[in-house]
Amino acid sequence: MKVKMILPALTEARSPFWRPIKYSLFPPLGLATLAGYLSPDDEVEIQDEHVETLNLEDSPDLVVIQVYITSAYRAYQIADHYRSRGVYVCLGGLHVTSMPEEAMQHADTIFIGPGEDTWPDFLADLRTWFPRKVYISRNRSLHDTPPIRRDLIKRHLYLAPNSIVVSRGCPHHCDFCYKDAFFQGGKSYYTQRVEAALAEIERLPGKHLYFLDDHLFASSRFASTLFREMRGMGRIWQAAGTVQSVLQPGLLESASAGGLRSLFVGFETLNAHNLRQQHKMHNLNRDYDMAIRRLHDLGIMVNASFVFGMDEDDESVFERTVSWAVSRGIETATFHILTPYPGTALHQRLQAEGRIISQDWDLYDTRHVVYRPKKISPERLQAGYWQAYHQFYSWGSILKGAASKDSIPGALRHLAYAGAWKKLESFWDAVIRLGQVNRCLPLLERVLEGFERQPGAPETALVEMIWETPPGTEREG
Ligand code: B12
Repeated sequence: MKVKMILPALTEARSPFWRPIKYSLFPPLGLATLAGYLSPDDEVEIQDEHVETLNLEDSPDLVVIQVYITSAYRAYQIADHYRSRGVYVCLGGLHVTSMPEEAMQHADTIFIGPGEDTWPDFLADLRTWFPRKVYISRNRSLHDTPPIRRDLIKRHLYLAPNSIVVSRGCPHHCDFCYKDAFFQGGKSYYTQRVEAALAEIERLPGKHLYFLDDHLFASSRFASTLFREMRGMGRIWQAAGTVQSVLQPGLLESASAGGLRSLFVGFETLNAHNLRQQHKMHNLNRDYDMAIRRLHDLGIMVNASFVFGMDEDDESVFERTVSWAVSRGIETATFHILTPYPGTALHQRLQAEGRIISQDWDLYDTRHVVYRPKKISPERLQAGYWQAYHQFYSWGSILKGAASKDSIPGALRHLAYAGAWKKLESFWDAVIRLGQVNRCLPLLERVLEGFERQPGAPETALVEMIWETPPGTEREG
């Protein structure tokens, strides 16, 4: 069977004029995971439209498309195109799970929820020619799953090709998160076996890893064993966790010793009423300052997530949040406009209150206002969001944040990381178009490692180090 797997991109990521680095970060692990269930006789290809132009003139036997909300229209367009050519089309992923009736109009079969149980069932049915219209995931497990087909990933097109995910979901239930909608009808948090996670890490070349897990620290038993075993593996890695887990004695220390160098942390809001309303209870009464201090003291950089537009937010929220983040020496921040993804508790509430003002999925990218906020106008929320980004990533703020570090190498690392992320956009655009983005991985690794001189290490010029590394052949770990 000839199988084509496609991750369609949202419009912005397809622009021939501008390629933001954030769309060339990670390969599509979801599709590579599903490819693991195909037979060795099948001919498989994965195309990721974020990093390559799709070839739509072929005629595979089966097309598999992963649908996110922001790429839903593009996904439907591609699906319609292949169906008009008589190709069997499967749609799955987050948006299909939230909007099955909509997706069904563009597919032969749709999949609700994660694919590890339904996808092999479908393949067996397809081979006997009786596939169903809808498959619903109920039995969730990551035990004894086939290895991810990393051989299908075009590694040279990504800055961080070693993305990895060793768990699914999260034990918490925040109103705005996609999670409860996606994992409905079964377990909503589960992990691989630690040995399997370690084996997957061993298979990855080079040094750098990026864990895409929603909350890598969620099970302290799993996480502490994993981190302990990672000690001595020579890896440096990035991940996501909660304020609560950062404050937990011992766990962060163990992660740092295992190679953690930057953590995405969901602070979301500085307002306790907002936290309570969104049911982000695990952030309530937590000492955010202490969390940041703990991270920094262990040499872990902070990527802080903030959401604007919750019901208690007024005009002052942008300035207050940014000033707080800069004064705490937070290296990078990701701001979001509150977005009611269909299927979430937030969507239900705003819908019931008649506050949703747009159903254009292209705008559901956390950068547009699609609902009526309570204490602020939609226009002001939109403007405040951009104001926050500009203010946080102004040179003044970056320098101020760097100056809060207590050593020169620490300040340099802050400058290099924040600067490279948001001040080198033309550079990223150029290297992406030249197909050379993976050559910059040593630069990322160097910044994550910090600028303290390793005893006995030679003084290598940074630029020399990057450009001498041939594409796709990062140092072996
Ligand atoms: C990595 C990532 C990215 C990467 C790359 C995406 C990629 N290459 O897959 C980048 C940085 C580009 C990115 C960008 C954005 N992202 Co993003 N991203 C993620 C992240 C952290 C991990 C995705 C992942 O690899 N998961 C692990 C794999 C194994 O799971 P999976 O992809 O879901 O695949 C499984 C199932 O979905 C299912 N499945 C999927 N497709 C199909 C198809 C079939 C046929 C079947 C059977 C099953 C199936 O089976 C797979 C195996 O179980 C998720 C959060 C998360 N934990 O999922 C957010 C997430 C997907 N992103 C999100 C958002 C909002 C965005 C942005 C809009 C952010 C922005 N403001 O720019 C953009 C736009 C994305 C787009 N193209 O439309 C939201 C999506 C919400 C939604 N309802 O769609 C998420 C859930 C984050 C969140 N908490 O809100 N993202």
